[in-house]
Amino acid sequence: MFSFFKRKKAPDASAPEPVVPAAPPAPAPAPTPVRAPAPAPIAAAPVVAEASVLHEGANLFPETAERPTTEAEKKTSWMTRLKAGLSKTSSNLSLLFVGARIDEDLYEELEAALLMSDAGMDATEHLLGELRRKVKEDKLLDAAAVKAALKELMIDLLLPLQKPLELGRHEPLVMMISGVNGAGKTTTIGKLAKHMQGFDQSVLLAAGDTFRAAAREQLMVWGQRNNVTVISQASGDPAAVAFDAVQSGKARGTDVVMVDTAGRLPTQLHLMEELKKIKRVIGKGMDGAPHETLLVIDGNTGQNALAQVKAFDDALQLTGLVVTKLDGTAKGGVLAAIARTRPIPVYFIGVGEKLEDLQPFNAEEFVEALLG
Ligand SMILES: Nc1nc2c(ncn2[C@@H]2O[C@H](COP(=O)(O)OP(=O)(O)O)[C@@H](O)[C@H]2O)c(=O)[nH]1
Ligand SMILES: [Mg+2]
Repeated sequence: MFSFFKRKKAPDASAPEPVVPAAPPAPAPAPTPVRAPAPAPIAAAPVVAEASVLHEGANLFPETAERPTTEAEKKTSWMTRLKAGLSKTSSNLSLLFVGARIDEDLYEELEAALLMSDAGMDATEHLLGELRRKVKEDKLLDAAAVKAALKELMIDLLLPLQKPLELGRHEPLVMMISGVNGAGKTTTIGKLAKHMQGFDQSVLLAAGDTFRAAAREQLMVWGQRNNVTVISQASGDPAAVAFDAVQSGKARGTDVVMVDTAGRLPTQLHLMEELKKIKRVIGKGMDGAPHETLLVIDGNTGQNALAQVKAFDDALQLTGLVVTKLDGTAKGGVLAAIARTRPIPVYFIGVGEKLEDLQPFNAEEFVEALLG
């Protein structure tokens, strides 16, 4: 079974856990968002871009015709893509064990390979320390057994990061999405929205990256094509857009509200202060919101991703991470570094630009791809 989200209130207790729909339900009968009468106008009423017809075809994430159809095929194809994405690190690590003797040289080479994978000093030392202990304790003599031991240690290290995103806890469930420019925020929001629709969730988006017209347009166009309502404001305050989206979500009985944010601001403004303000104002729109404050990080940025996690977490008290672009030159070890320094749940990882390239993080799968 390939669960995408955890759902709190199952509509039918005996129903099987929801799974990602196999092929895109041909002409996606996307759940029509509830169209309540326009919400009470608030100051500087924003433009509400609402698609009146169901659009199919062109969307932000080109979907291949040869999409897998069964859950098993889906899983295999995801593992293939994940393995391909992490192949650089996995071949470095795996080669070390081929016909290797268990000696100091092996530990030194392992140290170098882990550092190369972006695991960072702390996680590398932790893993090697534990591995030495285990090799001694279990009297491991051959390379395959040591590799298996390393795999287990990595799974132990990464397991605390694995946590499903739970839907249905609040109505609406409000999620604020942060991250530096280009990390993949908007794309991730689009992918999540589509996946959520597959779980019968109505979704409303707030185009909070108000500083770049192109960023706003990107979300609006995408929303129109996918029958997802986007709250946007031609000019103005991202906090006001976020506030309005929350109000609107409440009025419409929307299941999920996702707030996109800017990753960089005109130089005179301080990004973290602005983000804190957005978060605060969302809380004014709904008690306890945002229920999820996510940071999207680009898996290619290595140790810099760790610095971003720290900075955004200090400012916003993150509840979850999404690590994108674990394809290309990404090395994957950064998750080990995150696990050691800021063990914030990694809800999803991305290995490409297509819809199915974003999946929940699973420690065992990840380590399998890394050390297979
Ligand atoms: N290769 C790859 N590209 C991605 C992934 N996620 C997002 N992108 C691309 O990264 C670029 C920046 O994404 P965008 O969502 O606009 O970033 P934002 O500035 O944080 O909103 C776009 O070209 C996306 O298609 C991924 O997992 N893999
Ligand atoms: Mg964006």
